[in-house]
Amino acid sequence: MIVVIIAVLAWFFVGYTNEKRSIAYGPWIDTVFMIGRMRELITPEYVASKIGPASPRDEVLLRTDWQFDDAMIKKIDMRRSIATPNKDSWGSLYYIICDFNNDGKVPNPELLSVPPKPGATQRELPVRIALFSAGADGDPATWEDNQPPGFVR
Ligand SMILES: [Ca+2]
Repeated sequence: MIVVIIAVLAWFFVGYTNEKRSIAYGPWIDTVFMIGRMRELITPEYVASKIGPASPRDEVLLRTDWQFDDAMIKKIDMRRSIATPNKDSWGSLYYIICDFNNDGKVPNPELLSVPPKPGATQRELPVRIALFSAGADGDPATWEDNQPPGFVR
């Protein structure tokens, strides 16, 4: 997955630097970086503390509709980004799935969109958090523009 992200980033930078250097970030790259920061810093325990005791603890796709505390926003430190910790650059909440039962795995989000990602078969991912943006079209089932565009190589 990391290789895919690096390849996409490299492709983006090559294409981008061939155009103009006047804009530091576009919507897409802001979302890429925001997701990267959130994946580094947010844990299932953090999410559980934010969504409250009445919220479901099942390992299902949640939306990032909780209030991030100032300390976390400061840690994420992307104040000039179009994307925020709640919403991607196109104004949509992210999708997130957390390892709440602490077994080091979450269901693969590729199989949770309706319809699932074409060709996706791997049922679980060996991670504690999977987080993605539905992309410019705001539709989680169109994986081509999602960020990341998939979780399994
Ligand atoms: Ca999409």
